[in-house]
Amino acid sequence: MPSKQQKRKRNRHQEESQVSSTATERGWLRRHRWGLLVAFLCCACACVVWALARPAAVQFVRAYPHDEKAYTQGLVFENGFLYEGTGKRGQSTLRKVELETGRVVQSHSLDRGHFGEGIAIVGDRIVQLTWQAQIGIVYDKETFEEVGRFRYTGEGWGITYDGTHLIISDGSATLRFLDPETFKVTGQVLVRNRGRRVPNLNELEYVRGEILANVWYKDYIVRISPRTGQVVGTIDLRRLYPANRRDREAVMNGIAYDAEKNRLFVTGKNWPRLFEVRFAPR
Ligand SMILES: [Ca+2]
Repeated sequence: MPSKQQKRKRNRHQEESQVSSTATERGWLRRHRWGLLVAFLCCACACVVWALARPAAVQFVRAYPHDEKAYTQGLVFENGFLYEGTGKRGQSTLRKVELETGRVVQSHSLDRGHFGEGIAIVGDRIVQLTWQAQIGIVYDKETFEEVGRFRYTGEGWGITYDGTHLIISDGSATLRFLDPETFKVTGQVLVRNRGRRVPNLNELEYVRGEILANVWYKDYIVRISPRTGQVVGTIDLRRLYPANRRDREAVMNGIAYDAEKNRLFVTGKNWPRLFEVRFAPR
């Protein structure tokens, strides 16, 4: 049997071991405190980004008639009218449409070889992209008379205007910024959602400091920070015109914003309706 002295020694040894172990843990925590802090902050940021990027269901407000023959590639709203760019060779147009009735009140046909794409309004002009011709067309907004052309590299998909720059998409995950007078590229951003590139960015609309973009073959709109390219939110529109009720090519592709009344309109290629919708601010 151990003597009392041996027991005391053993107990003291155990206490010393515990104290030493606690001291070791404290030392480890002290040495790694910055690493732990960074890891914690990264987790917190990831949680915030994940929460922001979750699809948010859109709120339906109202439906309007839309020309089912319009292969919508660009959509803008100004002073009570929609301006729409339509595609396909031999059928491409620039048109002015009455919101309430869907009636086309003015139309211009593109050259037969040109496949019309996105449109944007810059002051008293309308700019329209073409898909593969690498030619942008500039019109007088009132008469639809062509007043100029410019060239760009790559394909033309969507275009919008933020008040300073034209912003264009080309089917990739990159958005380019163009000077609206010279049409020279002044910058670009790579669009990412939770670290992953978002390709197939299509029709665009600049809304309250964000770029809204249709994604080809997807029934949601991504909300993009123009400064970082980060997707800061996703708007789910699957319930507006369910995919199983339409042709595969009849994808959602049209976003227009009425800044005066804070109304957002969406439609798609050959959709019979145009929808006014609302989505929650971030
Ligand atoms: Ca648009």
